[in-house]
Amino acid sequence: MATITNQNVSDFNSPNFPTWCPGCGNFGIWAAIKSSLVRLNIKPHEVLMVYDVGCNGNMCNTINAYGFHGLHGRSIPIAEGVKIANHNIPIIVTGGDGGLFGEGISHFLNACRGNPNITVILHDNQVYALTTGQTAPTSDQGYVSKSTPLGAIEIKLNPIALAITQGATFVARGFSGRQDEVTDLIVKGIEHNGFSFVDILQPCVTFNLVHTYPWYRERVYSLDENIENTEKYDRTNLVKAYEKSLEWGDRIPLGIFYEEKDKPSYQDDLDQLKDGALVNKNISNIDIDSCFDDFM
Ligand SMILES: Cc1ncc(C[n+]2csc(CCOP(=O)(O)OP(=O)(O)O)c2C)c(N)n1
Ligand code: SF4
Ligand SMILES: [Mg+2]
Repeated sequence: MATITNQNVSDFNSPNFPTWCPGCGNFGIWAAIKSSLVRLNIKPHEVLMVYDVGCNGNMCNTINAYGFHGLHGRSIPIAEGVKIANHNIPIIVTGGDGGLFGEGISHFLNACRGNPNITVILHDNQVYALTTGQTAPTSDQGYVSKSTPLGAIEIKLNPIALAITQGATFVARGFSGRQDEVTDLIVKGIEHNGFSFVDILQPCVTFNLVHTYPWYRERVYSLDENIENTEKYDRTNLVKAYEKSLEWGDRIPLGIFYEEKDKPSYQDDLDQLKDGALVNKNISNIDIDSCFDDFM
């Protein structure tokens, strides 16, 4: 049953409308993020969105909430820093596959290990879209683009397998053509105490002419559908989750691959936060001048 809230999606609209290409998969993600905040009854001033750079990051001008537009690939450490300063507000990162897995791969890995209580949403279009479709770490091997005219030599990076094996405690995948499901996943990701990662398959209708809406629609299915009438999918089983993460091709699973509920988050283990958020502390009587002595 839908939660009753006193706000609606339009509260998160800014005066700007996105400039994405008509039909871009980012529209579905944009709508799902706003719907998930409404479902959780989070108000625009009660959340921080940290945006990476790229077509995905242009969303920063179109959501009415606190926002920080970071450098390409650096959105995760910004979010982790803010979460330490004020661990009482939800922090949501949105980034592209180029930013999070090219420039920012080390930040992603270390966030998986550290379990900070933030939510990372991946706009997974398998290209560097804003810079006109160059090969990204998630592009198919053999992918032909301006940067790999003879085809990409490397194998593609698997975001779900990577997150699961590096310790992420909530790992899910959605498809931006199934907006209600994406909303559900983002809601659950925000509710999760720890590092939550939601990989969203996002058609780039201009540069990725392989992974189109029809291509995905023919292949995607929900892990919870149990169409093969086998055992119910157990999202607490790490080994099974890893096995499922390798399924890609004729059939592509969607839903929550892995969830570990009881592991303390980075913020839970940080002694300095035990007696309240750092931003609420009175620092007027703390002398920090000595910190600068070496530089004077
Ligand atoms: C450190 C750095 N490297 C490269 C760029 C140039 N650049 C801007 S957007 C972009 C592509 C973004 O691709 P992705 O992160 O996948 O986002 P998308 O546009 O696909 O949403 C690149 C290479 C940059 N701004 N900063
Ligand atoms: S280039 Fe691709 S990702 Fe960027 S706005 Fe257009 S369709 Fe969307
Ligand atoms: Mg991309």
